[in-house]
Amino acid sequence: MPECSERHPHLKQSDPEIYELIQRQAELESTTLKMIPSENFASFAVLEASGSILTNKYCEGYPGARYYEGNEAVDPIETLAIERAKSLFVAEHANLQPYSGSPANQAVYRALCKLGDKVMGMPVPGGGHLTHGWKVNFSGSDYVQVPYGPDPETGLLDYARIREIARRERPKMIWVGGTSYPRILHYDKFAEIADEVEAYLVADIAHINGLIVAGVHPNPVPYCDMVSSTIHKMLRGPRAGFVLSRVEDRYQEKYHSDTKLNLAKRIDRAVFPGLQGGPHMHTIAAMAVTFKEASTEEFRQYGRQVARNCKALAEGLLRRGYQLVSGGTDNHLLVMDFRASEFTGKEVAQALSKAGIICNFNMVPGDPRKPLITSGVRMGTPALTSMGMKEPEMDRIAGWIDTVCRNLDNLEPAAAKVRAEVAELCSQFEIPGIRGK
Ligand code: DSN
Repeated sequence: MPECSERHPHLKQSDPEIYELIQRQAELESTTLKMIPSENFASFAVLEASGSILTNKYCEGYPGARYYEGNEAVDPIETLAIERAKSLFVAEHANLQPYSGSPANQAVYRALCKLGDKVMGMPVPGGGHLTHGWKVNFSGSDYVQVPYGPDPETGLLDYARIREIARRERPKMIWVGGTSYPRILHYDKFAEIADEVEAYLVADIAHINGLIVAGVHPNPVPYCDMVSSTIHKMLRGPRAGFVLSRVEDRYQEKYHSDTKLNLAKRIDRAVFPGLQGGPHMHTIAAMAVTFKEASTEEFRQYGRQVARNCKALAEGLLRRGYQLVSGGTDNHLLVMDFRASEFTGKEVAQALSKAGIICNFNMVPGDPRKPLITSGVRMGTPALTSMGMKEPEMDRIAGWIDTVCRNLDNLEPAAAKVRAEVAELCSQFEIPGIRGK
């Protein structure tokens, strides 16, 4: 298969500076361990659709109801992508136009809430997302946020406590999902709570969609009014978001007696024309390709291996004496907890990066340090698993992480040695979209 250099001959000619920087990124991704849990490798097929001439087309609206002419190709593309998304997640309705995850969540707010409504979500230190109510985000300033989160000691969600908060606060919407909660989320329990207080329940599955497809985690679709996601993390798609929803609105009378729209229409209108203009058809075509790839047995095996690899990595770190948020992981990520250490999350993440182990510093539940410093390091296995790595490699990586952490006072020699060993390991594997398959 072609190397990156052969795939961009025109770019190489017309803009060598950008070409060289893309080459640099390909080189980095081929010689380091990509362990940021929200990153992955899109396939050559996804990259080709995403880089196609469909970027030229404007087609505001939805299939069969556009504000532009010339939709003979793009209408079937979007329809096919929608059908594939619905079939993969067994959903009644899908909107694939959100430009990414945050705009998808913004559309959910716009579809279900009015400005100033009360919304429950998990703050960033507890493992939630910016758009679930963090104070510096629109979700924290435009809505009244009611936080819930894991216990700072156990790192686990306490569902009885969440129920108490919901009963007391009576939110209109409850978010379930996040970016650094390492355990299974029990949507059935969240649904009981949401039903009891007559709140909309919305799952954000951006991080774990691949685990749901693989059957490692439960599918939230039957329990939720809406489900939002990105497609570029575990699903290995282009940079984009999507929203799945029920068609009927069980709270139409209670919350929206002034409109006659069902949930499907409300999310469609919230995305376009509420928040966005023309859909990115090159991206939606790549989403269709992604959903097709994700519907295979090969992908389900991949999803199961991601979780097995993450468990193996966690066990390797626990065995070497490290603290992990919640004591381990049930999904694709883990968070090392350095609250008790003199070293901060940022220092450790930067040291690991020098050794070719690319992860990110991250807040932990009850973090005493600020968001730009933190006491945690978040890492995950989706990209390594896409390369074909398995449990034995995870144990080697845990050993390298340990070597770096034990040499933080005199980093350079240890980092250089690990960096070389990491590059050697990477050279033994294919990298989707970069080299090999
Ligand atoms: N910022 C992404 C992550 O890394 O988890 C989520 O949007």
